Amino acid sequence: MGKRIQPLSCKIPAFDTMLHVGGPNIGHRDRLMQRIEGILDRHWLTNRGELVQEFETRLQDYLGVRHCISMCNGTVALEIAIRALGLKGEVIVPSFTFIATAHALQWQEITPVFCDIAPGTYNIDPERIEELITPRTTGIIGVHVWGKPCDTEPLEALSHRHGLRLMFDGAHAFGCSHKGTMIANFGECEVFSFHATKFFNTFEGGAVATNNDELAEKIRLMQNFGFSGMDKVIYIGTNGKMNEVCAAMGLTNLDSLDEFIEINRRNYNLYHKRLADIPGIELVRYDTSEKNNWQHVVFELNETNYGRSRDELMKHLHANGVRARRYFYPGCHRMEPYRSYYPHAHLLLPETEQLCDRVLLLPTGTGVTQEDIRTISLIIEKARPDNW
Ligand code: T4K
Repeated sequence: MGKRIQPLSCKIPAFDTMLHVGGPNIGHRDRLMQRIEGILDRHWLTNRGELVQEFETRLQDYLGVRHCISMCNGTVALEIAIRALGLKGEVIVPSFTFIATAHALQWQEITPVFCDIAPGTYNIDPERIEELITPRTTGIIGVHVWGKPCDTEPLEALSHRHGLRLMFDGAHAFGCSHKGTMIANFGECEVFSFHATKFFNTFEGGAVATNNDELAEKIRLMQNFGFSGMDKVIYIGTNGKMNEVCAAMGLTNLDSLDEFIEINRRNYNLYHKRLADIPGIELVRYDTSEKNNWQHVVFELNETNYGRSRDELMKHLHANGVRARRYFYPGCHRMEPYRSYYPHAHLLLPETEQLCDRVLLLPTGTGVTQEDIRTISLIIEKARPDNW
């Protein structure tokens, strides 16, 4: 990746071209170009074209799910799934997620009620949900943060007990499994993002996966303005369709999926080895008995032990060409409009508040070499006050 230059503030190599969290994985160019040529030859660019249909079939096979409906992006996929499930009033979600999870509700004038995360899991705490249920509550949205699956069983039990709908935002969890079953099969439906920054991308894109035939049919119609046939509309719908070029990218990247996972796994293992002995740096671990996409190399920083704050380290990494990110800082409840609507939300979110100030994500993916990881790890090690 780029030639090495002297760093700004310590005597180790750094990067002159930025290494990004979210740098895209791109499969075989020739295959992509061939598929795009085919689209142009066929004169069929969108609206459930040949490649979109092939893409959905391959997704269903890979995920072991009855329906996987491709979408133009993950946010619209969330909005459509929320609407198709008939959510209204209040819906319980974690605040520790990307803002799209909360906005997909608020966009439809549904109130996101922020729930704290369970210590050590990074995911919504099933034990804190009951206290948030009111007569207006209609559902729960769990988020599989960084591809780590939610504790689905208690969430399912809770939703049955209280007559609530349950769905998951699996934007980070494509290619991950929980108790041997692929993410796609939990709750009433699960939503993926195939944005450029995700482990598996279609430029922009997303999908809703479900095993419920009726729900799938409704989602399909809502995705296409509510049309049930020519000149016949039976729901309020929108335009959530994936186009053929995005499906071409999806099919091409599916061809290389195993390779992407292998590179990510190798990258993760090297980070793990290199960061293990640095005081105050704790890499987030994954269950190796499950399938993982290894896309999220995240650590928690303990300021006392490391000697510098997370934000000091982040600025230092940025200055040295490593675009580390604080997903999800500062938490949805501290962003507008939620911050103004619920100024006291933080009182119920102590774990979220703490975690938002401690985590940092590091670059991985096919654009990151083993040497890059050694250098990044060295920058982190040398940034400790003892080493300056
Ligand atoms: N739910 C969850 C839990 C999510 O994380 C997301 C999206 C969604 C729902 C919604 O799905 P989509 O509607 O997006 O399909 C980025 C992504 O835009 C967003 O998709 C993602 N989550 C979120 C976690 O990250 P930003 O605002 O941080 O993006 P940005 O432009 O700062 O890019 C991130 C990094 O990626 C940069 O350092 C540069 C690098 N990058 C980006 C692009 C677009 C590249 O190297 N190449 C690229 O093409 O939100």
